Amino acid sequence: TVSTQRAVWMPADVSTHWQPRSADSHKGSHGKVGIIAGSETMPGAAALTAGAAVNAGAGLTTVNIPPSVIPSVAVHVAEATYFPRDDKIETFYENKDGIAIGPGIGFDAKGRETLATLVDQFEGPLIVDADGLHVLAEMLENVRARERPLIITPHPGEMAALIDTTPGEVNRRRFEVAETFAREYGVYVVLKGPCTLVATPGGETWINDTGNAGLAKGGSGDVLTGMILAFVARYREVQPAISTAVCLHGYSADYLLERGVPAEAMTASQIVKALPDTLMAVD
Ligand code: NPW
Ligand code: AMP
Ligand code: MG
Repeated sequence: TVSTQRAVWMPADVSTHWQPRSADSHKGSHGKVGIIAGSETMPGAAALTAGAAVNAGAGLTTVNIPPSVIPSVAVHVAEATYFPRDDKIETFYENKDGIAIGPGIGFDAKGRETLATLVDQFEGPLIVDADGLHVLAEMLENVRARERPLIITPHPGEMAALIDTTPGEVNRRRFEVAETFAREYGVYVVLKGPCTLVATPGGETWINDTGNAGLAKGGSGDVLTGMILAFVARYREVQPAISTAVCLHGYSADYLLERGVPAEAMTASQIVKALPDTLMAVD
């Protein structure tokens, strides 16, 4: 029989696991992260993911994106560097402490090849989100064979596509769906929604209780992916990094609500901009 341990990841857990920046550190000490996101029709996804990674503490952030949209994204995230999408992927991943792939990339053949290469060869933690998840559904045997950490961040619609069911069915059996997939494929499953679940390959499930319906707007998931990447790249343990990012993402939305931003008017960009205040509360 398999046992599962379920608990809420509290703000106190965030503080216990917090990794403060030491006074003598440099940018390389805080994670060199790679983000494969954005396309001609969805450049904003790249800006949100990268902006979140930078504000969540990543030391050096590089965005893999079609060259035509670099100027429009760089205007929003001046701290990041940019890597043309058509250049060799090996050059992109060789020095990275963590990579996230998927927000706003679309579904082309090049993306499929890149994802397969990373699943098979990238030795750091790999986060797959959004369009990347639809592509990952076609290479689940590679996922099973991968030995390094793989983190997936599906909303119920994306989770349904991964296991060939409906979003409604995923929501009716959230714990079972996340826990079964995590064990079966040896991955961390971040099943999003109100009360996001983080199921580990080892059989633990951590429940999040921050966040509000202000997050129910395009772009919030892209921000979460950037935050998870920033934490996973510099924390020693994977699950505390993921759960901390999920908790602070929701906390940021709660902070905005408390300070008078109505849920209707809340934006993903505001979540990114609120991260300094959010981190101040725990650091
Ligand atoms: P429906 O239609 O809502 O009933 P997709 P996506 C379902 C990028 N973005 N509970 C949904 O059902 C993303 O990064 C870019 C239940 C539908 O069936 C992706 O690359 C932005 N069901 C791309 O857009 C900002 C739920 O899932 C399906 C659900 C598409 O991402 C926006 C939709 O899933 C966006 O982030 C829930 N909670 N959530 C930009 N500014 O560049 C979703 N579904 O087709 O993967 O659509 O999530 O919008
Ligand atoms: P995505 O659908 O990929 O943009 O991701 C949406 C993000 O917003 C996830 O982190 C969800 O957990 C969060 N979210 C969406 N709706 C709600 C809600 N009603 N309450 C709390 N969090 C939400
Ligand atoms: Mg999304």
